[in-house]
Amino acid sequence: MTEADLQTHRTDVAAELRADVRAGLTAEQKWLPPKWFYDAEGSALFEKITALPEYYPTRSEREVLAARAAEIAVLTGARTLVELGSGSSEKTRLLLGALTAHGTLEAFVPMDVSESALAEATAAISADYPGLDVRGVVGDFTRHLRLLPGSAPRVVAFLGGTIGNFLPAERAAFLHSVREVLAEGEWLLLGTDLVKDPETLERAYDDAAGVTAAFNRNVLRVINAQLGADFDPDAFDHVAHWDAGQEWIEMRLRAQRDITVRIPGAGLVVEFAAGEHIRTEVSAKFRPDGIAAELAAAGFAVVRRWTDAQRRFGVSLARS
Ligand code: AVJ
Repeated sequence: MTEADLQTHRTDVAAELRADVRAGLTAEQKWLPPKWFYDAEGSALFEKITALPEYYPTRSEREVLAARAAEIAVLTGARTLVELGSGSSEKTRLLLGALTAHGTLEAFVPMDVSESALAEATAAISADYPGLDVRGVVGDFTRHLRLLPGSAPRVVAFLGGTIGNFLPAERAAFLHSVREVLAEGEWLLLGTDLVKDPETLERAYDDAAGVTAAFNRNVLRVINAQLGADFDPDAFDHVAHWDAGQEWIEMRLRAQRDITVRIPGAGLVVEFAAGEHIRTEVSAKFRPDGIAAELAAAGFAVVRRWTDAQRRFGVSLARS
């Protein structure tokens, strides 16, 4: 797999980041979109998070996929597996293995904003599945969905609970847009983290080793590198807050003192008062009936839903 095999929809990374930084850091409540965590360093930190003792979602979802991959292959008979936000595509191998064994799979289309993570994953999967047509797409799946290749029936896998990183209105729009690119009878395989006790949730987003804190601060390093900003990441505390009303974990970066940051690439000077925070991510947690209702509202029928033995994480298979 060479770089040329990656289809890229990212036109101007710096321009997109500039627009997001301008919108987010001039708002009354400062915020940044979570997709900017994932440069090479951020993607590597996220991979480390998935192995942390406190971060259960990856293991719980893997347990479900390991138990159900063969059933998913039989139910869907997929010829194409599309994976949105694929990252390292590690859990996807469970699906690829089952779909290959079932004999229907022709193509794998991983899509991710991180070119480095995607290049690694496509190379490794091409090597391990010699007959498979692997077509990586570098892009933002909230904007480039129309362009997904592959013959029907396709399964669009959106795993890891990444759907929780959307705000509710974005989530509804996203599910509708997935439904729109699929023909009737094609599939969505959706991984959703589930509501549980706040201690377990907050620990998962504030680990003892400080990996999640480094991941959170990495967004400031990305802005420094791309827009010539002078953020001191160490002047911001990592905060993971469970919002019981919204049922989401909110990650924040909280200024330890009054701070002035220059961001020349965005034409901004941003002032932080001591204790003021940037919201860097929401990670919504779901209830099984809520997921089914949201999928139904977008035009999907839930055909199966599974959880791990501890009921921490849900996987839904929905038909368009
Ligand atoms: C991208 C959805 C898998 O929200 O749990 C991990 C990202 N943020 N730790 C999540 C994340 C902090 C993650 N997902």
